[in-house]
Amino acid sequence: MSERGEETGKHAPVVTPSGEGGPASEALATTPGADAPTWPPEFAERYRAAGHWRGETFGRMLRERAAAHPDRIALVDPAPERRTWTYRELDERADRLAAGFAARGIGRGDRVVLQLPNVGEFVEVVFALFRIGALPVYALPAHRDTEIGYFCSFTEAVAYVIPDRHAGFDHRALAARVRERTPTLRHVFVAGDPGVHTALADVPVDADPPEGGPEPHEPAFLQLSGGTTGVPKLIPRTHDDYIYSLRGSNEICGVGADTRFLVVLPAAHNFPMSSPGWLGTLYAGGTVVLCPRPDPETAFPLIERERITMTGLVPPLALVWTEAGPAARQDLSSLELVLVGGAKYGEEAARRLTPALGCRLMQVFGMAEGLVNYTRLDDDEETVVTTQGRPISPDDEIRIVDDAGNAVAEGEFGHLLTRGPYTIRGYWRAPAHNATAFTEDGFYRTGDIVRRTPTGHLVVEGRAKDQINRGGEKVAPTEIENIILAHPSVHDVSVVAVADEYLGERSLAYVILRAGAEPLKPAAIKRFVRERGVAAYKVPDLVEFVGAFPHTGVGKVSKNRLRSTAVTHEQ
Ligand code: OOB
Repeated sequence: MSERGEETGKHAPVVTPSGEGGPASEALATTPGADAPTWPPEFAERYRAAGHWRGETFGRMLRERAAAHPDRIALVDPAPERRTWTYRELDERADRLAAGFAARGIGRGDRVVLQLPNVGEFVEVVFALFRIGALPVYALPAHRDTEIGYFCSFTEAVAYVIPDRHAGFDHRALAARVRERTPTLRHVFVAGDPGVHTALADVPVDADPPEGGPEPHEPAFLQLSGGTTGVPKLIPRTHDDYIYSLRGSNEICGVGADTRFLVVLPAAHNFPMSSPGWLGTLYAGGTVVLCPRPDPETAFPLIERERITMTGLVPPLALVWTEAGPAARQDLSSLELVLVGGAKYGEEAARRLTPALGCRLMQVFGMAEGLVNYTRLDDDEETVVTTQGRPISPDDEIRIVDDAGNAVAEGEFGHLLTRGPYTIRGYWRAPAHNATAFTEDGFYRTGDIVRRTPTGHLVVEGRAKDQINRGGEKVAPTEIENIILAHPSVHDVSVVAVADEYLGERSLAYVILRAGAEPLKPAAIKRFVRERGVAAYKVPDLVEFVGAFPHTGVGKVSKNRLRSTAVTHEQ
């Protein structure tokens, strides 16, 4: 398999917007969805006729659930003191917050960068924005100046929502820096002590929310891509398509009103949001419990106290939970199903989960761009531990092709391409990238190498995209290479994945110093990346100084050869 990453332009600017699409014209800014490629009409008609797209929106969904079962508990935020929201309370809170946001000039189609950890305010704000038709841009709590600055400027965000401090970091100071250099950013709302900004608690007003929310075919939010390029691409997901994926996920996982779902991973990530996640659980009228930290010491007592029935984990966490399960003092017997995905889950580890935690396992192979595969509750154990599942929808189209784009023989491995009722047709404001990330007939090139079993289950064999999957957290080597290249002593750099027993993969930066430059220690390169203000998981785990890179036949750096020569000693 060729490495597409070797052909993509490295050394593009890191923080400056790509310029694709250019600054929004008035027409773009006032027409929600105009920046987001969508399905051709004949596909939209087909998906509606099949009953996949039912014209629902998230704003109306919560309203309907609140009318149907007002007093049921929708949401629990257990820390520091336990707070709960009934469906009626969540609905009313979303209305009042929506009215407050609208009174501050936030309107339909506006972008709002949302960077909250797993706290109740996350869900309140999302539903308030859904009700207005403003688009949350889902940043992760780990993101720092570089990423946040980019999201705010590229999306021309009007507001940014943050915690005061989280995991020892003051988000208010970051917000002040970003605000200074982002002219569109009119508001910073803080969950907690606002400092110089506005407290989220001061936003709600006693008024009706704005009339005329978004249409079901319009984008509901912008999700982040794992990415292979210098900057993350933004994924526009519509109400219609995302709600279909929730309905399908709920059916497959058996989610209903009795489900009590624990959100262990960051709530902004697509996996805990919709597979079946907190949105799927709310769709079904169940109860969502937010977990502030993913370790067993935090999660196990919550499972016992809140009688949790379902959760989703990335493979490294599943390993930790599997180790801790047998010795746990808590009663974990309420747990029925654990979903594991985001990165390849080893077969042996998968076999150990059920005995250790006393619940069933389901593997998930999904992507924020759309397609999600699950093993099924009626699959036999071999299928559950050796495959990554099969698609949600009968209308998910799967192509497995060779380097030339021709279908491989059944059972052989190749590049996975997909098209369907909840897979995007293009990234937001990225026409140049879309031209290569999608085929002419609208298939998304996932960059994953898979094979299909006779039962239609997919097995992920590897990856053709230039990306590091660090235990489910995706790192685009190009993004880190560009940062390291800014170091005055660095002549060239290549960042690759190396195998890691616990994370699956971690990152290694091969660095060539400039002629005559003073020798550097690996720590100096790591510090340089950290000080540039990026998420900590993107700082290279290992740094190796070399005299030259191996090259491919056509003179490009060969990442395959770098990987195979990688040394993996501790640093
Ligand atoms: C999930 O979404 P993303 O967008 O962070 O990452 C997608 C990529 C996939 O293209 C694949 O390379 C990798 O993550 N991946 C897996 C996997 N699940 C995802 N690779 C091997 N085995 C798996 N089970 O990661 C995501 C979104 C929704 C549900 C679950 C995961």
